[in-house]
Amino acid sequence: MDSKILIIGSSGQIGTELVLKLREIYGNENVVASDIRKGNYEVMESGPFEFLDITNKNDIKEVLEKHQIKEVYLMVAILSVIAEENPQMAWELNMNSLFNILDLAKNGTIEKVFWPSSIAVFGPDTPKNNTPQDTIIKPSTVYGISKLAGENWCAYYSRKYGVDVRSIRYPGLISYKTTPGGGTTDYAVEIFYEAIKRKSYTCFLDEDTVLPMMYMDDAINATIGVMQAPRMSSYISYNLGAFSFSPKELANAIQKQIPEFTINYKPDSRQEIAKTWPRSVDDSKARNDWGWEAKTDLDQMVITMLQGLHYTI
Ligand code: AKB
Repeated sequence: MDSKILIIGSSGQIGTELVLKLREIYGNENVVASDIRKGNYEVMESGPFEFLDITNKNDIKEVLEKHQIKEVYLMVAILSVIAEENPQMAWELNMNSLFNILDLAKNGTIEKVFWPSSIAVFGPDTPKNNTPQDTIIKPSTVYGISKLAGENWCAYYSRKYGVDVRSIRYPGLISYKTTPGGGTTDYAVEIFYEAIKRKSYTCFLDEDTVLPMMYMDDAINATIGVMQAPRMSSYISYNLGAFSFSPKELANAIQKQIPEFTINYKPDSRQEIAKTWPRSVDDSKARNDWGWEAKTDLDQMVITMLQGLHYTI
């Protein structure tokens, strides 16, 4: 491989698994992990790692030059719950990180960029079921506002400067290697830890709040899939679906494996965020454009999570 890949935010929930998968495909030495903090042992040990502060453009430039990076996956973001608590910090980090990378790509330093969007771009006025790719997009959260602005900036840099940037609107992501932090969909990971440790869980969302979700392996395949696809004529941030469930439906699926598991509900401010998001999304554009297809269903995901966590906690 003559061009190398940089993952910024490699210690996070998606970054960790993305690094490992990309190293499997492209070779350990061709995939550079970077973050402001140390990550998972496997990530740190299996290939190059750089401490990197995404807000420092000169440091990013140095890492790009040192490793002759041509592709960047920018996996840094302050998620929905933390963003509501710190709007300015979230806006600055979510936007400045993107600007730094888009500017370096505009100057030709980087050839291809992945930037993650989210179902949070949708808002209370958006159709909730099978939410179309193009629809009413008026987010009501700080995080959603930053993701929508980010999509618009990616489109602008693509149109005006020819930057090759690719995006997915991730649903809630479920994984066991690294925990998520500060998201509204985090309950769907926390519940597994509590199911194993205490056989009970108190959920911060209402029992019937349905949200689109996805197992991490599918999210990683989609992320790499959209980067490997031929370039589209214009920038698109793709809707991506796998399965949707409510806390009650997830608890029922866990009870099939752990019959004594119980759940109760104490909705807090996170419920206000969740109720503005879609219940399911129409991902036919991703299916048609680059062959997206989810492989893991709800029951398989539950079994894999329980097995995976059984060995780690
Ligand atoms: C969050 O809950 O904030 C994230 C997301 C849906 O982007 N997981």
